[in-house]
Amino acid sequence: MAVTDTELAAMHRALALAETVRGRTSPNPAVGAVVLTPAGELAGEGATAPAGGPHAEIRALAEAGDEARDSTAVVTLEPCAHTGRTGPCTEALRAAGVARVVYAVDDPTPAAAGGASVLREAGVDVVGGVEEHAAASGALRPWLHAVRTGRPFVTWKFAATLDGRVAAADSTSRWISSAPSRADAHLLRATVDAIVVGSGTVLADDPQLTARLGETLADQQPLRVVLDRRHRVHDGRVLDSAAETLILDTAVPRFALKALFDRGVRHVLLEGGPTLAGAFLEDHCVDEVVAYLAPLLLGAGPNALGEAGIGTLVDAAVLEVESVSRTGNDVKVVARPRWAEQATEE
Ligand code: AOF
Ligand code: ZN
Repeated sequence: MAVTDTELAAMHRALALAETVRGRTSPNPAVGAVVLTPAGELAGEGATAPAGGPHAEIRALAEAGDEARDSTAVVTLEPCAHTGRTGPCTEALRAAGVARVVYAVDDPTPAAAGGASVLREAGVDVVGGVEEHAAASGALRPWLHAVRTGRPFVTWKFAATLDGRVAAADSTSRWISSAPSRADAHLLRATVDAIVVGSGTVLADDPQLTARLGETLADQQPLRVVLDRRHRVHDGRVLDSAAETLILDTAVPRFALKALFDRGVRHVLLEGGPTLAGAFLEDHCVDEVVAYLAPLLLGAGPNALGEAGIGTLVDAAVLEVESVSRTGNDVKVVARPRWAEQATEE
């Protein structure tokens, strides 16, 4: 790809900027942008504001001011060519006198796409596809998935013993994972749009389902969603004022995900319990698995995953391991079902 080392470094900065707004932009994508002077110096940077607010490019241009003239804009997503809730970024880039645009991922939405050609026609030098894989598998992933499939990206998170159990035979379950794993899981909560659980989990554990950093609530709280087909949830910490809560009277993953998509949710964190996880897996509605495995063995007690309609080994859900790391005494595994890989490659 014909980009300079400085532009490549700026793209890495733009990717990092996009990470800082994960969970805050939906239904819009989490995008990062950097403006470089002709000498390759940083003139401005920005990330997408909450939906309805300025796009990443607009924020970076504002910071660059007059320095945007003859500059290079480095963006994780192709600049939009449409007027939505905000005006076209292609026009703002052109008006600011930007000479070159380097971006990672083509915008797949029919309304906003085509920005690269609009810019080229305006005489701007445009290079696309730079660090495309990193961008598409990073902060843009949930949004890209949702645009392509019409449903939110689903991360299924669980903590279990090494033999896969989420509670002991007598139902005791606090705490299976270590404090660092729980802290890591709270960071994960702060980056999603919604947390989904079944009514059984609410009745059994009375979880608050908020994102907490130490003792304090994160400033960004995901929507709490309880799938409660039988109207069993009437009280509990999940209904407190710490965050918004939605109770859906369906247990059908596709209906629930459609309802959430229609509310602007693009990334769902599925947190339990085993029955619901089984139903999501059976429906191929799990796109990523985050497992915290504690070095404990129980030999009895419920498993992380309930019945998922898999009766024989050849039907097993096959995962690609993305990363393995340590959180305290636990092992954290991030993996993706094969069908999710295929959906992304389409
Ligand atoms: C963003 N942030 O940094 C970029 C976006 O309704 P609007 O006007 O905010 O337009 C949203 C669309 O703009 C979005 O779906 C995507 O296609 C495009 N680019 N959006 O929110 C950004 N660059
Ligand atoms: Zn835009």
